[in-house]
Amino acid sequence: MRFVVAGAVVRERVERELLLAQRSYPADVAGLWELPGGKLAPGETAPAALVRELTEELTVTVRPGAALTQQVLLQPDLTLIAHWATLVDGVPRAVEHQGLTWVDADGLAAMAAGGELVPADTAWVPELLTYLRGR
Ligand code: 523
Repeated sequence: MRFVVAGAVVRERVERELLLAQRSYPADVAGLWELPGGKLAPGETAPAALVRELTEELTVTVRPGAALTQQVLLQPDLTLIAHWATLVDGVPRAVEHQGLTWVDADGLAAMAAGGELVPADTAWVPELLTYLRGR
């Protein structure tokens, strides 16, 4: 089994917020929003891959935390997982994505209801909402 790791990058301002990134490829998901991330390199751990991918894609350094509970089978040999993460350095900049946005619980719920999320990522919406509504 190969793995793709995505980051649930959260911050706490007035409200708890989650970072979403708008995919620019492939065509079937271009324009939809995802938790940013990518495939693990051979021998790489998921937290290490997340740090590397978000440096490449967002020009930031993140501190990875626990894994989210849900996992999604993307292909028979490819599983999508996510880890919580916080920013430790840099301001997110869209290197490979069309755009970036921070959403609160209501914003995420609206985007999920509107079909604006990458399909696989909808698996995490309940967990994400529980966290975002937790204060
Ligand atoms: N997903 C996905 N959701 C999500 C990510 C980060 C990835 O459904 N939040 C899927 C999309 C692709 C596969 O996982 O089917 C690999 O993601 P991708 O393309 O972001 O990973 P890369 O950049 O490591 O892979 P290449 O595009 O092949 O370089």
